[in-house]
Amino acid sequence: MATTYTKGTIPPSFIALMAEVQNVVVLTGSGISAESGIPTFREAQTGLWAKYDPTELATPKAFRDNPKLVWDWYSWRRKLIAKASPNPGHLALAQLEDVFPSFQLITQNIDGLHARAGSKNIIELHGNIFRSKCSDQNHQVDYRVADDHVPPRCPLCQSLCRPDVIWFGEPLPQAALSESVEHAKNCDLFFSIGTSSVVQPAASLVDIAQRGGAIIIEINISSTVLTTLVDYSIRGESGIILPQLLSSISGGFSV
Ligand code: BV8
Repeated sequence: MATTYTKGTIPPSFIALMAEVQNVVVLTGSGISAESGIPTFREAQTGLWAKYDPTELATPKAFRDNPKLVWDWYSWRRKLIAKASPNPGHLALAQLEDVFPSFQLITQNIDGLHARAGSKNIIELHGNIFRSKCSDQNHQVDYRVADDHVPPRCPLCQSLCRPDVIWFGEPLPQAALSESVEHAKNCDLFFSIGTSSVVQPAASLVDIAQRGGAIIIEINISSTVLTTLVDYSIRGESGIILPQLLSSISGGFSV
């Protein structure tokens, strides 16, 4: 049964808990990038895109039916993300990587902000918006490739280029998924940060960690389907909570 902490209260018991853990796994979702100005996945997209449902656009069928619309949606998102910067939540996670003997970051996000914040151990479950590939042969293609088609065509096989991300209905990269499952199975502490825990199979990592005996901490501005199942649910912005956690851990003990 979760103990819920409202914003600004990192309980002293956390510090004692953090001093004992060896293997930490963090799963992030689009909520951790919200304070960088990037709309979360299920929030109404702004302006031009407000009328589209992301779960409808992020599909192979949408790309087959209207490749230009889907390509333009990703171009719009890529421009928005390129202008954004990692926020204190991303930066705190990058520093937490060095506090624990073993720390694995797993993200559902495609924005690349964890790497820009300095995190090194990152598994991107759903790909990366700054990588593109062709639809027929998965050739890696630079999305800026000079081509007056929209979407551009692959210079090698002429098939349409698409973002190198995992769409709904597409399998996750096998290596990334199995590595994430192994880390979840063997960790002592699992953070679920800024995710509604709806999208599968990413969301199942929490259950795998809990069955493996890990303590589960959720950080979110609102409750989720997980909240009643986790050990601790900290309510608040990850860009505020994570730096607090970092400073209370660094102040409380150093490994
Ligand atoms: C697959 C890339 C099978 C594209 C994304 C059971 C098992 C397996 C599959 C399924 C299943 N049930 C259903 C499925 C199908 C489907 C699925 O999960 N559907 C959902 C809608 C029910 N899953 C799939 O299709 C997956 N593939 O299963 O393939 C297969 C196997 C073999 C052969 C063929 C097929 C693929 C899923 C991946 C989809 N791609 N992204 C793109 O981004 O354009 S998912 C997308 O959702 C993003 O990656 C996003 O990160 C992710 C998860 O969403 P959230 O991050 O949680 O975002 P959301 O807006 O929901 O929530 C934000 C949260 O942040 C909120 O809770 C909010 O309160 C909080 N928040 C906001 N601000 C802050 C904050 N928290 C803290 N601080 C803040 N400041």
